[in-house]
Amino acid sequence: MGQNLRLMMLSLEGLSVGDAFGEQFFNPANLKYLNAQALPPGEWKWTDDTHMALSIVEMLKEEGTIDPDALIKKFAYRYSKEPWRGYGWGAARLLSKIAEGGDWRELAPKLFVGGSYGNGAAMRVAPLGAFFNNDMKRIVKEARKSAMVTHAHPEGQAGAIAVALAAGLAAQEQTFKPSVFISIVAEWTQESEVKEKLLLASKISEDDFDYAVEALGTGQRVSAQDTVPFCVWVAAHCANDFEKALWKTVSAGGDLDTTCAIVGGIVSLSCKKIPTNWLDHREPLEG
Ligand code: F2R
Ligand code: MG
Repeated sequence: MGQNLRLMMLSLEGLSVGDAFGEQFFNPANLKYLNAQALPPGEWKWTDDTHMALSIVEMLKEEGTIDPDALIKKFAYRYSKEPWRGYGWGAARLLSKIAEGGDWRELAPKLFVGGSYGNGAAMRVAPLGAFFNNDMKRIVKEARKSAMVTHAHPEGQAGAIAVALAAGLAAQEQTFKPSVFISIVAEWTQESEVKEKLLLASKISEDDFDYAVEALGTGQRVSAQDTVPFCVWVAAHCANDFEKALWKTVSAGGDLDTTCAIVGGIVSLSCKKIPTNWLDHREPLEG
């Protein structure tokens, strides 16, 4: 397996473990494990975050680039097989219409006002950043193509671009100071609220966790703007510790499966491996 393919698969493992782990804490019975920082027992089911990432990975394995028309068909096919994976309202509506023959170019801009700015394009994209890690310009281009089929709103696309860039940086051999890591991601991200909040995040120190949560948001609104900057902040400050990164993420509350999917997809790359006992809990990936 080539190096970029290997990194993409590592990021997919990190994303899916994060997704499945974060999802556990929507169950009130599992809050005792959060307080004790002990892994919840049993199999952890993954959700739409992983389901959609599987289509991106499949597309890049097959073509080495994102073909938007082929990608949306893969998203719709998987959705039609397992619609119960916890899809966002807009994504579910769009993908059912695509499965009936609809065109994403017409449908995506009509979701909400100006298209979706949900965090769904960001939650699935880290493996793409890993695949193109040595080429920031290409990451921006491919991440935008992967996002626009479902997220016509510029903020939804900016969120995906920022996460893919963070994954691309994390995959590199070089290590970065957290403030530098976040600043580089911001610099390459298009003008947007996501970018403004990344610039703010670059100035928040690791000790100011409560302020980071309050100022950046943790996905309570399920938007890219309210999700991505905090995830990049955690990934930058916990680059060498997968477990610490995910416990920190989950302790902040919010959109737990998605914040953990984003952080897991990035930090798996900077750590270069995922603890086996975490992987053992995750529902097996398809195929
Ligand atoms: N929270 C969910 N899914 C909800 C359904 C769970 C249900 N209980 C079940 O189990 O089936 N998680 C998933 O949704 C998030 C990703 O969302 P995505 O793919 O971006 O979807 P959508 O619907 O396009 O956007 C999410 C919400 O954001 C708000 N929004 C988006 N654009 C907006 C706009 N232009 N104006 C106003 N609001 C906008 C809406 O509330 C959308 O529903 C992940 O958490 C994933 O795991
Ligand atoms: Mg989910």
